[in-house]
Amino acid sequence: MSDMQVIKEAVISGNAAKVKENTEKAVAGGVDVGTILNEGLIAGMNVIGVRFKNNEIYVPEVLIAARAMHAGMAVIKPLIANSGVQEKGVVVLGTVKGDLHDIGKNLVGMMLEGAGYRVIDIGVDNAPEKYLQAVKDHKPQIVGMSALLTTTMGQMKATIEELGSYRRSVKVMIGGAPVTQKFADEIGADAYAPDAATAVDLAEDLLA
Ligand code: B1M
Repeated sequence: MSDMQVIKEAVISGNAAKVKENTEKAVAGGVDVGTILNEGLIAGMNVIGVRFKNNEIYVPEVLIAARAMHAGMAVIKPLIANSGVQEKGVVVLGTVKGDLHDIGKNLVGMMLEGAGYRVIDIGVDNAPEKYLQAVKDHKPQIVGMSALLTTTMGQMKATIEELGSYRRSVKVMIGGAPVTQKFADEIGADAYAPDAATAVDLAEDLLA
């Protein structure tokens, strides 16, 4: 079994210690961080997603897998958070109200940090007023919203409305599994990213 396959299987089985150990081993062996993320950690989580969807596993197994994935992310985070790079901008990033999913948001945050942005992570379950307060407090160039539930996507529109006149100085980027470019256009977001790598590219475009 390849190193990435070992990490992927360890995420699926929820073995945090094994994910950590093998992620460290891969890093020491010079494996690219993007490869570890995409072919190991995210690949494992994708399998969990399909099984969860098919009711083959339930919430506890998903949480255990997510914890295992985080163990790997903790290893690679310092490597992609390139602190030596001059700050490109400030991003306020959070998951919208009613939504507790944060794995994708955290990945986006890590990738943005790695690309030189200062990320103010406001966590999950953020009401529109919380985004507004974070904009007032941190004066970001970009507000990033993540939603994983069709029932919480509407909070993105509510948040854009809440930002009011601050919209003149702040760009809004959205993402998450149920979100689409069409939806982004409908609610007046400036950008939609289907994945963390695209989020970084779009951040550059938004600030260009
Ligand atoms: Co939830 N869940 N979940 N869940 N969960 C989904 C999303 C679901 C699709 C599973 C399913 O039924 N097929 C489904 C949503 C259905 C829908 O609305 N269409 C669902 C449901 C229904 C629920 C509950 C309601 C279940 C219940 O209790 N009955 C409940 C809701 C809780 C709540 O939020 N209020 C719930 C709970 C949970 C757990 C707590 C168990 C756990 C979350 C743990 C955590 O995040 N800390 C969980 C998980 C893990 C999932 C799945 C299995 C995996 C999500 C994930 O982490 N994917 C998910 C099924 C699936 O997606 N296949 C599912 C990996 C992650 C890397 O991908 O988040 O898409 P993703 O992020 C990507 C891109 O989308 C993008 O970049 C990321 C990296 O490439 N991206 C952005 C994300 N945010 C972005 C922001 C950007 C740009 C890009 O700009 C700012």
